[in-house]
Amino acid sequence: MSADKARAMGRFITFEGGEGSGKSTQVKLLAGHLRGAGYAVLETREPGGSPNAEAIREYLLSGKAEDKGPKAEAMLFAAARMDHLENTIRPALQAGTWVLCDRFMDSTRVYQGLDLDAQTIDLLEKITVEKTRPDMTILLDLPAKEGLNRARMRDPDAVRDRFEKEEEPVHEARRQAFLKLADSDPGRISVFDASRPAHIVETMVWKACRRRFDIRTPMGV
Ligand code: Z5A
Repeated sequence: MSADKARAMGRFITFEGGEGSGKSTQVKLLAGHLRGAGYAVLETREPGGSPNAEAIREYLLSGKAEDKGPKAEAMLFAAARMDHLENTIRPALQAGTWVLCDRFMDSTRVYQGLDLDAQTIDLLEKITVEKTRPDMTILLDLPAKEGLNRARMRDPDAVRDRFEKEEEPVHEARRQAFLKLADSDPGRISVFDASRPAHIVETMVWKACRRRFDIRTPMGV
């Protein structure tokens, strides 16, 4: 595909991983590389990314939905995702913008999937995501203990949200669930060692992205 033609089509790249694994950091860094290569880029996140979905995010992370059970929480994440896709992601992709999203459907599989059966998760994913599946998913893999330390060092006085306050073994089980997902879908999900310094992870992610989408840059930088 010619570079001009590639620029006319938006691509959808999602970032997944545990808390503090560096997703927000790497979204920004990859966005900078892509913009430098001439692409229009939208940085977004889940839950959130549209006004209605941001309202649902506040409700979910406050923990107010927790006592309604995992199925209700999963449905709220799905409702937020549906709005985000409809009002932010799909319009951007249709306009030729590359969308970089901090967490997406794999987070539901991992966070809600540990408490729900696979059929429920499959059904919710089918209803919300439809055909707008990520072209590439970057999984930042880090031992849970290290991610939690990084998140705490970033903001030592912050009140822990609904998911952050859970114990380290729960976060480690999620890490293993992400790795299992990557094993089951290696064509879409690429795993990166997020314990390396941020600039090394940045270089690895940009290299993988250039290769995946055949992005040519002067001198390969
Ligand atoms: N959730 C769910 O249950 N179901 C769903 O379907 C979805 C989400 C979509 C949203 O949390 C919560 O919602 C999430 C899952 C649940 N809960 N948890 N846990 P969020 O959006 O508020 O936060 P997060 O997604 O967990 O990410 P985070 O804590 O903000 O971390 P991060 O974005 O991965 O990392 P960061 O902010 O880029 O980096 C953290 C710190 O480490 C920071 O000080 C950096 O400067 C530093 N850093 C970054 N990279 C490095 C490297 N390589 N070395 C050293 N230090 C680094």
